[in-house]
Amino acid sequence: MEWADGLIDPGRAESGPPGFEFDPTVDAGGDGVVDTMVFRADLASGEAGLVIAADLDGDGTVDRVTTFEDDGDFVRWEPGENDSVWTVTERGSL
Ligand SMILES: [Ca+2]
Repeated sequence: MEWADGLIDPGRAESGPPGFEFDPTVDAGGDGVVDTMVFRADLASGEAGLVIAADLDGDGTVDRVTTFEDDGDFVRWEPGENDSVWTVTERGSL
């Protein structure tokens, strides 16, 4: 799992665009549109974690990525205006 210049890193505040191929299989909104992809990956923290990638506006490209470490810590990433820099928009722990 590559994301820009390294693994998905919950410790960073920004990143390049996600390097994985977006292949959604889940209809998260219940509207009949398959818009979300869920997979496990090695996070830059060294832990394996869950990645949830979603296409919120339906244009076929991912525009929100949330990473969950197995201990419940999560980080949400969203792209800036030109999609070249993604920033952390939320952090927390479940
Ligand atoms: Ca989109």
